[in-house]
Amino acid sequence: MSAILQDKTIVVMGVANNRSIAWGITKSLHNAGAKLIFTYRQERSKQKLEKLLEKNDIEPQMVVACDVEDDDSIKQAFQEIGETNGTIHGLVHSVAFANTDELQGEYADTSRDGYLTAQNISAYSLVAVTREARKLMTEGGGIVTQTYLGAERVVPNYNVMGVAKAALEASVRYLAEDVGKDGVRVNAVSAGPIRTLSAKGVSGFNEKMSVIEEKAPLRRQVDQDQVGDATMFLLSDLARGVTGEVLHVDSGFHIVA
Ligand code: NDP
Ligand code: N5H
Repeated sequence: MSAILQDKTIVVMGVANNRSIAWGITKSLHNAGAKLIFTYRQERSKQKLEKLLEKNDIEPQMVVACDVEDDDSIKQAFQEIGETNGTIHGLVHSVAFANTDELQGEYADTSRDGYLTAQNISAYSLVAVTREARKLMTEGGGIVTQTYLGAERVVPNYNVMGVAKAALEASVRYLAEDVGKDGVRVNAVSAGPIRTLSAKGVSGFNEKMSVIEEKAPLRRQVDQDQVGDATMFLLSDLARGVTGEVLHVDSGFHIVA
């Protein structure tokens, strides 16, 4: 039997280091036989990524800069990807940002600028990259983004990011309708708390982690590899009937009152 993602080319956005959810996804996609293209924002992330790829014997098809705040950067990245690789079959969007001072206190105090930044990088970016990526998805394929329970419920401190993730999840549904006619599926994974660079230093993170072990049906932490395998499934033909969906990879925490 051939590997699940044999002959599939997938773009991965959002590896900052070995703790990144996108790195867990990279390992799952590589093990499933996919050819991988990476985008990064900061030079530092590129360097970390290249070291990781080398250490893990993963040969990338391409590593290209893409700042999702900038339409020209997105256009240029996907144009280069198209010119070098032709057709792609998948896209992983694992990118988000909000100013630290908006991730504490009351949501009511969110500034206009802080609100727009969170929406811009964390939600609108999926719309912008889907528009460019679909041009290269001539054989159909899958797009998967990363979200969190704070989109559905009020989670202390998540604040402006919860509202951005709500927009992201609604975008998954609207985009799924638009690109479905071209055989492209759009889904999200809603992960439980995982200690990553983004999560570092944000208030309330440690408490959120410990509650999973106490209250979630599986009574254990979520890790990058679990999210990686679920994302791999959603990108693969095994999920060919699934689109517009938010799949929780959270030890079942979201079902508990
Ligand atoms: P990381 O810090 O590892 O990854 C965040 C990534 O976002 C970095 O690679 C960063 O790139 C990228 N990024 C930020 N701004 C931009 C931009 N303007 N253009 C391009 N890339 C940008 O954290 P995670 O792996 O935790 O986060 C990945 C996703 O998972 C996010 O959407 C997050 O909300 C989501 N998530 C995380 C959970 C957790 O508990 N960790 C739980 C549920 C969802 P660079 O460093 O190069 O700027
Ligand atoms: C309820 C919680 C804990 C409180 C809220 C955390 C929200 C985190 C999301 C954003 C993405 C974090 C963020 O933007 C941090 C930046 O302000 C500062 N960090 C950086 O700039 C680093 C260097 C770069 C790499 O980070 C980014 N993003 O570019 C939620 C947690 C239980 C779960 C969680 C952590 C969710 C999530 O969405 O990440």
